[in-house]
Amino acid sequence: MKTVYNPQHAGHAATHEFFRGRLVPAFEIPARADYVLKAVQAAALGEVLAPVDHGLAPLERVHAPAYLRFLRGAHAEWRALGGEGDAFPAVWPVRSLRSDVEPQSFAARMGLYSMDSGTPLTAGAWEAAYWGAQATLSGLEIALGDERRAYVLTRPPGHHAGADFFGGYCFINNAAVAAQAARDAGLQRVAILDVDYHHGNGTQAIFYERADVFYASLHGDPQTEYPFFLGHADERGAGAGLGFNANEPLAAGSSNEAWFAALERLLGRLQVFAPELLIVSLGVDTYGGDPISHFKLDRPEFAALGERLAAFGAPRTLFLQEGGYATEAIGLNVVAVLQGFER
Ligand code: Q9C
Ligand code: ZN
Repeated sequence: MKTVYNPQHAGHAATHEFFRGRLVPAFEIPARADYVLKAVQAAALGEVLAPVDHGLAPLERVHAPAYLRFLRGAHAEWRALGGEGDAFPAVWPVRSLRSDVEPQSFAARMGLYSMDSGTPLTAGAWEAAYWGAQATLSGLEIALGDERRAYVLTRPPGHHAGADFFGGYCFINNAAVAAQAARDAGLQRVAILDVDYHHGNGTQAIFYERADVFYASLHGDPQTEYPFFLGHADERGAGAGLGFNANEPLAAGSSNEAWFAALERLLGRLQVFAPELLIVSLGVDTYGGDPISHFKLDRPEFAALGERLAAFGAPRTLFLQEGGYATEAIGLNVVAVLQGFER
């Protein structure tokens, strides 16, 4: 399998993030991708390619242009106001406050365009996320060609980013960009299977009222796990999209048996949908050793996941890197999935 690697990821290098009122060492760090790249090369998984620039238009198909403009200039605005280091939001337009008027204040716009204070907006965040989306589009082209599959190695991840907000370490929703680009290339049915520990609230929301992109996710129950405010089992889609969204929330600490049973239920749904392209939001924070998550998968289970996805038999499959914070293990866990798929 070919890998498209985003070298611009390294410019997005937060040192700290907010957690329980203090700054703690950041979890979503450049070393994550470095370890995965090393593991991909050590396993001789296949060629590693650089992203090709497809421009801003495919990003604007899923994200609000005003949000993208804000994101591109946000860190420079922060610095011009005397902000030091990474930028963080501090105020949000919750219920009863207006979010339909873009304020002039930078602090207010940081809140308008974000969902949490745990996502450092670094000096390199825009470039890293922009080139991550370009790597995603480059991987999509490979998967839509004779190769029929590809892996995109990038960070920051994408699945928490909504049409007009960042959060959960995510800025540009790569899975959504890929799904929309596949539709624009003429595919009729695209499925996104999200196996990251966290529910992909951004991806779900972007396609919630659409029948052409099926979003399916198994994740830690939002009653106790991030992103808390989306990802329940009763979210089945709305309007034309009713029946094209499926969530399998599992209690923190759930067994591997429970995890694979939930995977089977989702794959059963996706089999009926019969996607022409399967996009896998591949977070490996389901690993037993992950520092911020609470499932128990290990190497054999990751390999079994890859084998099961191969058996699913989608005509084309695109793997996109999402979460996974046990830094040194991420590479081996990702490669286990991809090698399982190739077996
Ligand atoms: N101190 C992804 O896996 N909060 N995002 C964690 C830990 C946010 C995870 C707090 C977790 C977001 C893509
Ligand atoms: Zn995650």
